[in-house]
Amino acid sequence: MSHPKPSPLAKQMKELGDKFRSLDKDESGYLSKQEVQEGLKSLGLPENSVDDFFLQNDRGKDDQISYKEFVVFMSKKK
Ligand SMILES: [Ca+2]
Repeated sequence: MSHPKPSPLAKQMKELGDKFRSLDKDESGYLSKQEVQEGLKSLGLPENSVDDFFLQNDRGKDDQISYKEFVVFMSKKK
């Protein structure tokens, strides 16, 4: 089976990866509160929701958002 275009899921995953990398300014592989704050702004969400964001999405409670946590957040969004 050949797909001339990437599947919608593959495309979505690539966009998520691109988005994550664009937010991860220092390329640490994690999003700090400051990086998330910038990201919320670019998503059109209120910047003051950054604390809520960490409460809901920082599952490791390490004050960093991993790519996995980011993907979970984006897939819940919509
Ligand atoms: Ca980072």
